[in-house]
Amino acid sequence: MSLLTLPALTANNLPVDTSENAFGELHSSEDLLGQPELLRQRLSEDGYLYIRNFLPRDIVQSARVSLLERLLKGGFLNPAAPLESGIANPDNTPKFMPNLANPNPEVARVVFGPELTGFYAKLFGGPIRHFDYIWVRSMPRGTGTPAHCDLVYMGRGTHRLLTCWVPYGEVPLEESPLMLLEDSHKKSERIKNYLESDVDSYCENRPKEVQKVKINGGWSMPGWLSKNPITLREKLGGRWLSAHFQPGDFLTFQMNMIHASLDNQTDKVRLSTDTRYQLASEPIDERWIGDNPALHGKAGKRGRIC
Ligand SMILES: O=C(O)CCC(=O)C(=O)O
Ligand SMILES: [Fe+2]
Repeated sequence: MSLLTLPALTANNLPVDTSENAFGELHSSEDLLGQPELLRQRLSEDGYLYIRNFLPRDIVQSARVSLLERLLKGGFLNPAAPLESGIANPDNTPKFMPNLANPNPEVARVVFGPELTGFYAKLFGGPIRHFDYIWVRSMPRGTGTPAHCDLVYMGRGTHRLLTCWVPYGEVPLEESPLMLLEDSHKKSERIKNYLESDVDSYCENRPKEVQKVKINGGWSMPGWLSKNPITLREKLGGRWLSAHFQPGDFLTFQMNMIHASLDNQTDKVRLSTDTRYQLASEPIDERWIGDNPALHGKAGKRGRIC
């Protein structure tokens, strides 16, 4: 992307270096649809697949409206603005609200419908299943998601698990799109200790951790790899890759891919979901399964001797 055409971007409130060696565009792979072998090859080379214009726009739009209606009802949108514009209520901005999508039939139609489940079955080359829990994000103006890998939140089953990030509506660069750190999936050795952690596990022989995690129900570590995406990139190399997303697009990536989101510099709420898919024959992380999953709650805490 040329610097001239880019808005001034920030991530974690820090200016993002958008020079050509630091920032770029996600490589799109819809030309490989229908060629699972090539898709698999691309996934293992790049750590991700960005597929544009894949989901029927009408189902994405219905899901968008259902999310906006719930936000409006909760008082999180400016009621004077058209619903479709999704303008946040500055006095009551949306937070992380799992009940926007757990359950939500319009969202389930998008993420668990035949298009995506069919895509993953072909990609994995066999019957698949998905986590039942849907992470739904309504990101108002402000700080985006800090850099992390998903493994530390969901690594108790197979690690051959893929995240699917779906935007509900257009998401330009200044509206908090997801970004991936190029080739970071090939640098897992350098963040080995981080990747081996599990936010819900604690050391039974460390009383402070027992208190924090088992008794108080907290996390053993924050989950983020870094709150400074600028120095993280300088240290690990590669470019931050993102895109101007359109409804119908999705992005899927591996558990060890470092990702974050840009800050939202607008009054519009950025809406997205992230969901997870794997081979049905492989072990699954039980925290995310069933109608009333354990999530990061006490039932999911696991002690070990360190
Ligand atoms: O949407 C975001 O800001 C974060 C999403 C994310 O971390 C994911 O898709 O795994
Ligand atoms: Fe994530």
